[in-house]
Amino acid sequence: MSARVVWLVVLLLTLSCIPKVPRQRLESATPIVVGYVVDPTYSGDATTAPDALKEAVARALEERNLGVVEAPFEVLKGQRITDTRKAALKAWQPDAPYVLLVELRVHFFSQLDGRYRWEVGTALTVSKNGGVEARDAFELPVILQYDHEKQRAAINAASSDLASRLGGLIDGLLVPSAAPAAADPNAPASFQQLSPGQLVPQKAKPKDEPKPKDEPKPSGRRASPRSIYFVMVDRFANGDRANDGDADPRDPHAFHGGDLKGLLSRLDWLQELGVDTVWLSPVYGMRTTKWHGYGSFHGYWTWELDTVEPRLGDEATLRQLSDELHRRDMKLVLDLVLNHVGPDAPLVSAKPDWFHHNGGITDWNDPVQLTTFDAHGLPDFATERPEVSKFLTDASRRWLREGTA
Ligand SMILES: [Ca+2]
Repeated sequence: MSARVVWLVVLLLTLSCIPKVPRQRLESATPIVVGYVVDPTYSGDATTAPDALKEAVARALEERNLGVVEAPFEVLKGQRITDTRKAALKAWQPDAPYVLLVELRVHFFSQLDGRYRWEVGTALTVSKNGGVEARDAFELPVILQYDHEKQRAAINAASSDLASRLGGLIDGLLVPSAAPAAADPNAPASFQQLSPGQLVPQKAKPKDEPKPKDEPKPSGRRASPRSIYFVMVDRFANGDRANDGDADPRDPHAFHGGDLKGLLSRLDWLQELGVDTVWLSPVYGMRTTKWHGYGSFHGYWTWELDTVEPRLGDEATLRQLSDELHRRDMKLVLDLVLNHVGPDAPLVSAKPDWFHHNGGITDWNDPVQLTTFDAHGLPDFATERPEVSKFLTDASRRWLREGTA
């Protein structure tokens, strides 16, 4: 399933959970205290939101006859979690009839066709008279045209959609059916009150949906994994002393001798543990010596993508592991490293054009650096080149075709 399809599914599921209520409007103008916090994505301090977002929020609230009383950022400064932020707003204006907290965190998602996709993570918390509360948290994807546009530009681009979601949330809080005494059983959708101060969305049930007597049983494809166990192969179990080489369990940066044969011997234990899927650290041809004192045992410093690292075993053992897992109705996930190769990988000298050679990432907020510079000094594949893309795709297909994944 492509990332785009996954996103659409998530979006549809999210939208399906939003109660649809008509727009509400209070009879008289009512103040609402609003606090904004933009949390840093990687480092730095929290800030307030850009004006474009504040204006969009104000318009959505004014449509409902709510007048914004914005809390100065100093009120929220230093508060790092939602509960203390809510408390700070309440302490600032104890008698406010409505309080809204807007929390944002923006991160870069991907670069595609010369444009930049960001995601604006949003959490909206609105409370009424210090008690009844409604909350909505979601990600808003936005596409930016230029590489100099960053977090605040992403928030500006998301302002309209965010205000629209806020309007729906406020309507759910204001709608008369939200109050138990005035509950309307014919309302298209509503909130169900579980306890004072806590409201959760309740999905409307389709009226005419037929209920089959016999539920069709899924066939063919197995269910999604329930529990995934990540195995750092070198550190899990040593089943073959002959491939240990210079393994030294006393040295945290050295190989410790674990291998595929050792993992094979522990499958009963994993199955009894309830594990459904086993995810292996990379098992391919890799750097096997330290790099500036740091160990390579983890396997993410790959040198080749079509061989199994002899320290960990061989392809026949990998196939045996795959067969044994499938026999138990368990799944195997192979971790193929496609962003980079290990330091000094022979492939960099053999195919210099296949790598970006832009130096290391210095600004983790820069989407261009994130996609075309070296992560922690690891040579970065120029995946936009067709021959590189084909090489990586062929490597992926090879393991699928061989039936090991
Ligand atoms: Ca071993």
